[in-house]
Amino acid sequence: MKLVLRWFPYGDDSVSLRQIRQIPGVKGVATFLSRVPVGDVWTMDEILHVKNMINSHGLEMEVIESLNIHEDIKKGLSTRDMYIDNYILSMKNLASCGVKCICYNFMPVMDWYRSVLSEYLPDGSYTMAYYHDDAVKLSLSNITSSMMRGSNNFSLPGWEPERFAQMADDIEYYRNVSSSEYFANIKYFLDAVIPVAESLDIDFAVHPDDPPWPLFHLPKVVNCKESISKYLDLVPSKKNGLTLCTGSLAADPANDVADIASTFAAMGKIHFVHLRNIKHVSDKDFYESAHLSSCGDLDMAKIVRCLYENGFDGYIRPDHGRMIWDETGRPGYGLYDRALGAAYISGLWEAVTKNG
Ligand code: DNO
Repeated sequence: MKLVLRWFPYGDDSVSLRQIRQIPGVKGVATFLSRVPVGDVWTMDEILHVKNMINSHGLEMEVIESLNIHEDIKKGLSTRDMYIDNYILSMKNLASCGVKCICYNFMPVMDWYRSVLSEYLPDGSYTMAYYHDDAVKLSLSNITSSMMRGSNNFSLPGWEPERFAQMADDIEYYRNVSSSEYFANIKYFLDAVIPVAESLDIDFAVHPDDPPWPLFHLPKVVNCKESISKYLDLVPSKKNGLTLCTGSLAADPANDVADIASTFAAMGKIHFVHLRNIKHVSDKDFYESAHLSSCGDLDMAKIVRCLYENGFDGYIRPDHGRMIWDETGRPGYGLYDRALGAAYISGLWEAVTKNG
Protein backbone atom coordinates (compact mmCIF):
# COMPACT_ATOMS: atom_id res chain seq x y z
CA MET A 1 0.00 0.00 0.00
CA LYS A 2 1.21 3.48 -0.79
CA LEU A 3 -0.25 6.57 0.85
CA VAL A 4 -0.71 9.66 -1.32
CA LEU A 5 -2.40 13.04 -0.96
CA ARG A 6 -4.29 14.91 -3.64
CA TRP A 7 -2.48 18.04 -4.79
CA PHE A 8 -3.27 20.64 -7.46
CA PRO A 9 -0.41 22.21 -9.46
CA TYR A 10 0.05 25.68 -11.00
CA GLY A 11 -0.35 27.55 -7.69
CA ASP A 12 -3.95 26.35 -7.41
CA ASP A 13 -3.57 24.78 -3.96
CA SER A 14 -3.33 26.23 -0.45
CA VAL A 15 -1.19 23.24 0.52
CA SER A 16 2.44 23.07 -0.58
CA LEU A 17 4.47 20.04 -1.62
CA ARG A 18 6.84 20.87 1.21
CA GLN A 19 4.01 20.53 3.71
CA ILE A 20 2.83 17.28 2.16
CA ARG A 21 6.34 15.86 2.33
CA GLN A 22 6.27 16.37 6.10
CA ILE A 23 3.17 14.22 6.66
CA PRO A 24 4.56 10.93 7.94
CA GLY A 25 3.89 8.01 5.63
CA VAL A 26 2.85 10.04 2.58
CA LYS A 27 4.95 8.96 -0.39
CA GLY A 28 3.47 10.94 -3.23
CA VAL A 29 0.64 12.98 -4.64
CA ALA A 30 -2.33 12.28 -6.87
CA THR A 31 -2.51 15.18 -9.27
CA PHE A 32 -3.68 16.35 -12.68
CA LEU A 33 -2.84 18.88 -15.35
CA SER A 34 -5.72 21.23 -14.77
CA ARG A 35 -4.49 23.76 -17.32
CA VAL A 36 -4.77 21.31 -20.22
CA PRO A 37 -8.34 21.54 -21.55
CA VAL A 38 -10.30 18.29 -21.28
CA GLY A 39 -9.83 16.34 -24.51
CA ASP A 40 -6.39 17.76 -25.36
CA VAL A 41 -3.24 15.63 -25.23
CA TRP A 42 -1.15 15.78 -22.06
CA THR A 43 2.24 16.39 -23.62
CA MET A 44 5.50 15.06 -22.22
CA ASP A 45 6.68 18.63 -21.60
CA GLU A 46 3.65 19.49 -19.54
CA ILE A 47 3.70 16.23 -17.58
CA LEU A 48 7.43 16.51 -16.87
CA HIS A 49 7.04 20.09 -15.73
CA VAL A 50 4.64 18.98 -12.97
CA LYS A 51 6.42 15.70 -12.24
CA ASN A 52 9.81 17.40 -11.77
CA MET A 53 8.28 19.83 -9.33
CA ILE A 54 6.76 16.96 -7.34
CA ASN A 55 9.93 14.84 -7.44
CA SER A 56 12.08 17.77 -6.36
CA HIS A 57 10.17 17.72 -3.07
CA GLY A 58 10.92 14.04 -2.54
CA LEU A 59 7.44 12.93 -3.58
CA GLU A 60 6.27 10.55 -6.30
CA MET A 61 3.79 11.18 -9.10
CA GLU A 62 2.49 7.68 -9.72
CA VAL A 63 -1.24 8.48 -9.54
CA ILE A 64 -3.24 10.77 -11.77
CA GLU A 65 -6.55 12.10 -10.52
CA SER A 66 -8.13 12.63 -12.95
CA LEU A 67 -7.51 12.15 -16.64
CA ASN A 68 -10.95 13.49 -17.51
CA ILE A 69 -13.03 12.15 -20.37
CA HIS A 70 -14.37 14.53 -22.98
CA GLU A 71 -18.15 14.82 -23.00
CA ASP A 72 -18.25 13.78 -26.70
CA ILE A 73 -16.92 10.36 -25.67
CA LYS A 74 -19.60 10.09 -23.00
CA LYS A 75 -22.26 11.13 -25.49
CA GLY A 76 -20.94 8.75 -28.14
CA LEU A 77 -20.60 11.48 -30.79
CA SER A 78 -18.72 10.92 -34.02
CA THR A 79 -15.88 13.13 -32.74
CA ARG A 80 -15.21 10.64 -29.95
CA ASP A 81 -12.54 8.75 -31.88
CA MET A 82 -10.36 11.82 -32.05
CA TYR A 83 -10.75 12.39 -28.30
CA ILE A 84 -10.05 8.72 -27.57
CA ASP A 85 -6.86 8.93 -29.67
CA ASN A 86 -5.82 11.97 -27.62
CA TYR A 87 -6.64 10.13 -24.42
CA ILE A 88 -4.48 7.19 -25.46
CA LEU A 89 -1.60 9.51 -26.29
CA SER A 90 -1.90 11.08 -22.85
CA MET A 91 -1.86 7.60 -21.28
CA LYS A 92 1.30 6.72 -23.21
CA ASN A 93 3.01 9.93 -22.15
CA LEU A 94 1.99 9.40 -18.54
CA ALA A 95 3.33 5.83 -18.58
CA SER A 96 6.66 7.08 -19.96
CA CYS A 97 6.82 9.46 -16.99
CA GLY A 98 6.32 6.66 -14.47
CA VAL A 99 2.59 6.99 -13.80
CA LYS A 100 1.09 3.68 -12.64
CA CYS A 101 -2.54 4.48 -11.89
CA ILE A 102 -5.13 6.67 -13.60
CA CYS A 103 -8.29 7.61 -11.73
CA TYR A 104 -11.18 8.93 -13.82
CA ASN A 105 -14.96 9.01 -13.75
CA PHE A 106 -17.69 8.49 -16.30
CA MET A 107 -20.28 10.75 -14.69
CA PRO A 108 -22.12 12.74 -17.34
CA VAL A 109 -22.00 16.56 -17.29
CA MET A 110 -20.80 17.07 -13.71
CA ASP A 111 -18.46 15.43 -11.25
CA TRP A 112 -19.24 15.25 -7.49
CA TYR A 113 -21.81 17.56 -5.91
CA ARG A 114 -22.39 18.87 -2.35
CA SER A 115 -25.23 21.27 -1.56
CA VAL A 116 -23.19 22.94 1.21
CA LEU A 117 -19.47 23.53 0.89
CA SER A 118 -18.91 24.93 4.35
CA GLU A 119 -21.22 23.68 7.08
CA TYR A 120 -20.46 24.55 10.68
CA LEU A 121 -20.05 21.56 13.00
CA PRO A 122 -20.48 21.69 16.78
CA ASP A 123 -16.73 21.24 17.32
CA GLY A 124 -16.08 24.51 15.50
CA SER A 125 -14.86 22.95 12.24
CA TYR A 126 -16.43 23.39 8.79
CA THR A 127 -17.25 20.63 6.35
CA MET A 128 -19.07 19.79 3.13
CA ALA A 129 -22.59 18.41 3.31
CA TYR A 130 -25.38 17.18 1.07
CA TYR A 131 -29.09 17.80 1.64
CA HIS A 132 -31.13 16.03 -0.97
CA ASP A 133 -34.29 18.16 -0.86
CA ASP A 134 -32.21 21.30 -1.33
CA ALA A 135 -30.22 19.70 -4.15
CA VAL A 136 -33.29 18.70 -6.18
CA LYS A 137 -35.00 22.07 -5.66
CA LEU A 138 -32.10 24.12 -6.98
CA SER A 139 -31.78 25.18 -10.59
CA LEU A 140 -28.55 24.44 -12.42
CA SER A 141 -27.53 28.09 -12.29
CA ASN A 142 -28.11 28.19 -8.52
CA ILE A 143 -25.96 25.10 -8.19
CA THR A 144 -23.10 26.38 -10.29
CA SER A 145 -23.12 29.77 -8.60
CA SER A 146 -23.19 28.25 -5.11
CA MET A 147 -20.28 25.96 -6.02
CA MET A 148 -18.36 28.99 -7.26
CA ARG A 149 -19.22 31.09 -4.22
CA GLY A 150 -18.09 28.36 -1.86
CA SER A 151 -14.87 27.53 -3.67
CA ASN A 152 -12.69 30.09 -1.87
CA ASN A 153 -11.29 31.02 -5.28
CA PHE A 154 -9.77 27.60 -5.91
CA SER A 155 -10.84 25.49 -8.86
CA LEU A 156 -13.23 22.74 -7.86
CA PRO A 157 -12.46 19.56 -9.79
CA GLY A 158 -15.27 18.88 -12.23
CA TRP A 159 -16.72 22.38 -11.71
CA GLU A 160 -14.47 24.33 -14.03
CA PRO A 161 -16.37 27.55 -14.93
CA GLU A 162 -15.70 27.03 -18.65
CA ARG A 163 -17.98 23.97 -18.50
CA PHE A 164 -20.95 25.90 -17.14
CA ALA A 165 -22.17 27.34 -20.45
CA GLN A 166 -22.57 23.86 -21.90
CA MET A 167 -24.05 22.14 -18.84
CA ALA A 168 -27.72 23.01 -19.36
CA ASP A 169 -27.64 21.77 -22.98
CA ASP A 170 -25.82 18.62 -21.94
CA ILE A 171 -28.40 17.84 -19.27
CA GLU A 172 -31.11 18.18 -21.94
CA TYR A 173 -29.11 15.95 -24.28
CA TYR A 174 -28.98 13.12 -21.73
CA ARG A 175 -32.75 13.12 -21.30
CA ASN A 176 -32.84 11.05 -24.49
CA VAL A 177 -29.96 8.75 -23.61
CA SER A 178 -30.98 5.47 -22.01
CA SER A 179 -28.81 3.71 -19.49
CA SER A 180 -28.05 0.96 -22.01
CA GLU A 181 -26.95 3.50 -24.63
CA TYR A 182 -24.76 5.16 -22.02
CA PHE A 183 -23.18 1.83 -21.10
CA ALA A 184 -22.56 1.16 -24.80
CA ASN A 185 -20.61 4.45 -24.93
CA ILE A 186 -18.61 3.40 -21.88
CA LYS A 187 -17.82 0.05 -23.47
CA TYR A 188 -16.71 1.72 -26.70
CA PHE A 189 -14.26 3.81 -24.68
CA LEU A 190 -13.02 0.93 -22.51
CA ASP A 191 -12.58 -1.34 -25.54
CA ALA A 192 -10.15 1.25 -26.87
CA VAL A 193 -8.24 2.18 -23.73
CA ILE A 194 -8.00 -1.00 -21.64
CA PRO A 195 -5.76 -2.87 -24.11
CA VAL A 196 -3.51 0.19 -24.05
CA ALA A 197 -3.54 0.19 -20.23
CA GLU A 198 -2.53 -3.47 -20.38
CA SER A 199 0.34 -2.86 -22.74
CA LEU A 200 1.54 0.12 -20.67
CA ASP A 201 0.96 -1.66 -17.34
CA ILE A 202 -1.17 1.22 -16.08
CA ASP A 203 -4.04 0.59 -13.67
CA PHE A 204 -7.27 2.21 -14.72
CA ALA A 205 -9.55 3.06 -11.80
CA VAL A 206 -13.08 4.40 -12.26
CA HIS A 207 -14.42 6.64 -9.49
CA PRO A 208 -17.97 6.01 -8.26
CA ASP A 209 -20.77 8.50 -8.83
CA ASP A 210 -20.97 11.04 -6.04
CA PRO A 211 -23.67 11.24 -4.78
CA PRO A 212 -24.66 7.75 -5.89
CA TRP A 213 -28.16 8.64 -7.11
CA PRO A 214 -29.38 10.58 -10.18
CA LEU A 215 -29.55 14.36 -10.20
CA PHE A 216 -31.23 16.14 -13.15
CA HIS A 217 -32.17 12.62 -14.39
CA LEU A 218 -28.59 12.07 -15.51
CA PRO A 219 -27.59 8.43 -16.00
CA LYS A 220 -25.73 6.92 -13.06
CA VAL A 221 -23.06 4.36 -13.71
CA VAL A 222 -21.03 3.27 -10.69
CA ASN A 223 -23.08 3.52 -7.52
CA CYS A 224 -23.45 0.06 -5.91
CA LYS A 225 -21.93 -3.43 -5.94
CA GLU A 226 -23.98 -4.55 -8.95
CA SER A 227 -23.20 -1.52 -11.10
CA ILE A 228 -19.50 -1.80 -10.21
CA SER A 229 -19.55 -5.42 -11.41
CA LYS A 230 -21.44 -4.44 -14.54
CA TYR A 231 -18.93 -1.69 -15.30
CA LEU A 232 -15.87 -3.85 -14.68
CA ASP A 233 -17.33 -6.75 -16.67
CA LEU A 234 -17.74 -4.54 -19.76
CA VAL A 235 -14.09 -5.25 -20.51
CA PRO A 236 -12.73 -8.00 -18.29
CA SER A 237 -9.14 -7.15 -17.45
CA LYS A 238 -7.18 -6.60 -14.25
CA LYS A 239 -6.47 -3.12 -15.57
CA ASN A 240 -10.15 -2.21 -15.72
CA GLY A 241 -10.54 -1.48 -12.03
CA LEU A 242 -12.06 0.71 -9.37
CA THR A 243 -11.26 3.72 -7.22
CA LEU A 244 -13.00 2.64 -4.04
CA CYS A 245 -14.36 5.93 -2.75
CA THR A 246 -15.83 4.89 0.57
CA GLY A 247 -17.74 8.11 1.21
CA SER A 248 -19.33 8.24 -2.25
CA LEU A 249 -20.63 4.69 -2.00
CA ALA A 250 -21.63 4.94 1.67
CA ALA A 251 -23.88 7.91 0.94
CA ASP A 252 -26.41 5.23 -0.02
CA PRO A 253 -27.02 3.35 3.24
CA ALA A 254 -27.91 0.24 1.19
CA ASN A 255 -24.24 -0.09 0.17
CA ASP A 256 -22.10 -2.31 2.38
CA VAL A 257 -18.71 -0.70 1.74
CA ALA A 258 -16.71 -3.35 3.63
CA ASP A 259 -18.29 -6.07 1.50
CA ILE A 260 -17.62 -4.08 -1.70
CA ALA A 261 -14.00 -3.61 -0.55
CA SER A 262 -13.57 -7.35 0.09
CA THR A 263 -15.22 -8.47 -3.12
CA PHE A 264 -13.31 -6.27 -5.54
CA ALA A 265 -9.99 -6.36 -3.68
CA ALA A 266 -10.11 -10.16 -3.85
CA MET A 267 -10.50 -9.84 -7.63
CA GLY A 268 -7.45 -7.55 -7.78
CA LYS A 269 -9.71 -4.78 -9.10
CA ILE A 270 -9.20 -2.04 -6.52
CA HIS A 271 -6.27 0.11 -7.58
CA PHE A 272 -6.92 3.27 -5.60
CA VAL A 273 -8.84 3.99 -2.41
CA HIS A 274 -10.31 7.29 -1.24
CA LEU A 275 -10.91 6.80 2.47
CA ARG A 276 -13.63 9.27 3.37
CA ASN A 277 -16.00 9.05 6.31
CA ILE A 278 -19.48 10.54 6.32
CA LYS A 279 -22.26 10.94 8.87
CA HIS A 280 -25.87 10.61 7.79
CA VAL A 281 -28.48 12.91 9.21
CA SER A 282 -31.18 11.06 7.25
CA ASP A 283 -31.11 8.45 4.47
CA LYS A 284 -30.11 10.92 1.75
CA ASP A 285 -28.61 13.72 3.82
CA PHE A 286 -25.12 13.60 5.21
CA TYR A 287 -22.04 15.59 6.07
CA GLU A 288 -18.40 14.67 5.62
CA SER A 289 -16.96 13.85 9.03
CA ALA A 290 -13.41 13.49 10.32
CA HIS A 291 -11.83 10.23 9.17
CA LEU A 292 -12.13 8.28 12.44
CA SER A 293 -14.77 5.56 12.61
CA SER A 294 -16.10 7.13 15.79
CA CYS A 295 -16.82 10.39 13.93
CA GLY A 296 -18.94 8.99 11.10
CA ASP A 297 -20.99 6.03 9.94
CA LEU A 298 -18.20 3.99 8.37
CA ASP A 299 -16.16 1.34 10.14
CA MET A 300 -12.83 2.46 8.73
CA ALA A 301 -10.82 -0.23 10.57
CA LYS A 302 -13.05 -2.93 9.06
CA ILE A 303 -12.72 -1.49 5.55
CA VAL A 304 -8.93 -1.35 5.86
CA ARG A 305 -8.88 -4.91 7.20
CA CYS A 306 -11.08 -6.12 4.31
CA LEU A 307 -8.71 -4.48 1.82
CA TYR A 308 -5.60 -5.93 3.44
CA GLU A 309 -6.97 -9.44 3.92
CA ASN A 310 -8.06 -9.55 0.30
CA GLY A 311 -4.66 -8.64 -1.06
CA PHE A 312 -5.12 -4.94 -1.84
CA ASP A 313 -1.79 -3.47 -2.89
CA GLY A 314 -2.62 -0.12 -4.46
CA TYR A 315 -2.73 3.52 -3.47
CA ILE A 316 -4.76 5.04 -0.64
CA ARG A 317 -5.40 8.67 0.02
CA PRO A 318 -7.28 10.38 2.81
CA ASP A 319 -10.27 12.04 1.22
CA HIS A 320 -12.08 15.27 1.88
CA GLY A 321 -11.10 16.80 5.17
CA ARG A 322 -12.92 19.36 7.26
CA MET A 323 -11.53 22.85 7.67
CA ILE A 324 -10.05 22.96 11.16
CA TRP A 325 -7.77 25.25 13.14
CA ASP A 326 -8.98 28.30 11.15
CA GLU A 327 -7.53 26.99 7.91
CA THR A 328 -8.92 28.30 4.63
CA GLY A 329 -8.47 26.65 1.25
CA ARG A 330 -10.22 24.51 -1.35
CA PRO A 331 -13.25 22.88 0.29
CA GLY A 332 -12.34 19.33 1.29
CA TYR A 333 -8.68 19.78 0.44
CA GLY A 334 -7.03 21.66 3.27
CA LEU A 335 -3.90 20.40 4.99
CA TYR A 336 -4.66 19.74 8.64
CA ASP A 337 -7.63 17.40 8.64
CA ARG A 338 -6.28 15.42 5.69
CA ALA A 339 -2.93 15.11 7.48
CA LEU A 340 -4.77 13.77 10.53
CA GLY A 341 -6.59 11.38 8.18
CA ALA A 342 -3.28 10.24 6.69
CA ALA A 343 -1.83 9.54 10.13
CA TYR A 344 -4.97 7.64 11.09
CA ILE A 345 -4.84 5.54 7.90
CA SER A 346 -1.16 4.76 8.53
CA GLY A 347 -2.10 3.61 12.03
CA LEU A 348 -4.91 1.40 10.78
CA TRP A 349 -2.61 -0.09 8.15
CA GLU A 350 0.19 -0.76 10.63
CA ALA A 351 -2.25 -2.41 13.03
CA VAL A 352 -3.71 -4.68 10.38
CA THR A 353 -0.37 -5.65 8.88
CA LYS A 354 1.25 -6.39 12.25
CA ASN A 355 -1.63 -8.06 14.02
CA GLY A 356 -3.42 -9.72 11.14
C1 DNO B 1 -13.97 15.01 -5.45
C2 DNO B 1 -13.26 13.89 -6.07
C3 DNO B 1 -13.66 13.73 -7.51
C4 DNO B 1 -12.79 12.66 -8.19
C5 DNO B 1 -13.20 12.41 -9.62
C6 DNO B 1 -12.38 11.32 -10.23
O1 DNO B 1 -13.46 15.63 -4.56
O2 DNO B 1 -13.43 12.72 -5.36
O3 DNO B 1 -13.50 14.94 -8.18
O4 DNO B 1 -11.47 13.10 -8.19
O5 DNO B 1 -14.52 12.08 -9.69
O6 DNO B 1 -12.47 11.40 -11.61
